[in-house]
Amino acid sequence: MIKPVLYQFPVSQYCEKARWALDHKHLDYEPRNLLPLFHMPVIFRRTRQKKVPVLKLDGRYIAESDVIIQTLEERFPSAPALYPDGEGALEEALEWQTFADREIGPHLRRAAYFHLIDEPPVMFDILTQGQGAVGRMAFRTSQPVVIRAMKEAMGITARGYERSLERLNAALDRLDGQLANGGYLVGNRFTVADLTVASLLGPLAEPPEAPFQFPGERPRGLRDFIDAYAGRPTLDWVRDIYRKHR
Ligand SMILES: N[C@@H](CCC(=O)N[C@@H](CS)C(=O)NCC(=O)O)C(=O)O
Repeated sequence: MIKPVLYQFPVSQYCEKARWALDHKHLDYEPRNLLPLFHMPVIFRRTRQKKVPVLKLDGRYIAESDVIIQTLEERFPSAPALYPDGEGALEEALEWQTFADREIGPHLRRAAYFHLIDEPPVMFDILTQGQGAVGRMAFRTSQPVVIRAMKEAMGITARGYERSLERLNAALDRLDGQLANGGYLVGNRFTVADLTVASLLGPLAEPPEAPFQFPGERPRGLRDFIDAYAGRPTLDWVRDIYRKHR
């Protein structure tokens, strides 16, 4: 088999979701690290959409983290499986995946960037992780344009921040109830449901096993934001899931 290629932003939670699925299946793959905005022609030419992660597998380009996992499940079903056995359990696991993809990923991302986007040196260090000298230089010269585009694309405003906090808090309330006794979200083994929730909440739980680690100290605003969630049982669960399965 030709080595799969993962087009990614190292910092992205959805890319972490895809990376974790590949690692869980013990697949050897080549990460291709892209810079925001610069990624667009590369990704659009291959997939007719503009988001990462994108996986090149068997000569095909696959976009959307849930489709990447579904494809890996079909191609490597027992390597080990991320889908639970049984139709009902699978439906439940996929529902958790959709819930986290919609209610956690974009909202935690927007809330975190709200505290980071106006910190140019920190943004530089985060977004250029995994880049060589050429990528870093290209990013340095175009950083103001990239930051403006990111603000616009994610709707990073005070109002957007408040809306995302509401959605994130509601999602955590639901998960705190579900995970009060620990364990797994569906059945009695690790599935796509756990992988999705844990990877998308990674930036809030700060597990040491996560491949992307924040470079240096977090700015005060972000630190306070994260610390305000310290008592959430779901975040202890995320750290536990990372410890056991990442
Ligand atoms: N639904 C997508 C979401 C992926 C996503 O939001 N990717 C972001 C990075 S975290 C992205 O590529 N943003 C760049 C853009 O939209 O141009 C998935 O599950 O893969």
